[in-house]
Amino acid sequence: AVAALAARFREGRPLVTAWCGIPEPAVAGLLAAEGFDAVTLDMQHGAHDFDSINRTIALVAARGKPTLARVPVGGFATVSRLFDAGVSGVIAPMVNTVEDARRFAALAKYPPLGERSWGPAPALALSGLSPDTYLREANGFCQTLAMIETREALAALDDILAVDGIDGIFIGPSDLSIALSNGAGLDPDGAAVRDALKHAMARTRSAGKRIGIYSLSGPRTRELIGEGFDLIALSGDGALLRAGAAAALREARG
Ligand code: 3PY
Ligand code: MG
Repeated sequence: AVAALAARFREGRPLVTAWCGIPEPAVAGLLAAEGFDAVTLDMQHGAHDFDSINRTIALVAARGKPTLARVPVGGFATVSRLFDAGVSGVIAPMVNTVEDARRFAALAKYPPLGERSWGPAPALALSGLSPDTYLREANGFCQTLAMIETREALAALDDILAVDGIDGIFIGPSDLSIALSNGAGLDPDGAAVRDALKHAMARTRSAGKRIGIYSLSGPRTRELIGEGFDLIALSGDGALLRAGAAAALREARG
């Protein structure tokens, strides 16, 4: 499962990932049992921490699916620990400068690309790879996605995409809408964000890298699949739970 994200990216099919903030492995395990292609665990706005992620990866892997994690802002030091634990991809929020991107890549990739420190015992156990094979192949399959969600990041986009060791970007449409409106409002599907998405898609394609995005709904996810995004996070565990409960109660009570 540790190499599954990169392998699925190579197939070129759009991937839809579940998004979990509830730090309970069973929640991610249940979503992995549905049709999601991957499960992402959120340490930025969700309540996941290293311990809960560590205990979740095997449950998702049991379904043959990759786990991704989003670290907190500036949480680059956690990146190699997460890869050691067996996640396939790390999403870093608020990567606003080329220096942020270089730091992220440096901690995610082994030399000569970066300076990741050795010690992936859980990932070796999970993958069955020998240490030599893991060392040779990890830079390829440990995927790094830099979040683009500010004006500063949009301005630095080409430079961020050009960093060796950054495999792609991931758009945060809510923060981007706040930034583009100078704080006037939240409009993740609005015209300003849509224009920025077209630009980001074109720049990412010309760099030959991956582009992901967060989506709040099924219909919006369908549109984003049509626009060619490689990875779309659909809703979140809490929102899905509440929507399911509301629908069941509506049916029960009429
Ligand atoms: C955003 O929309 O800003 C995000 O970070 C999505 O999770
Ligand atoms: Mg954000």
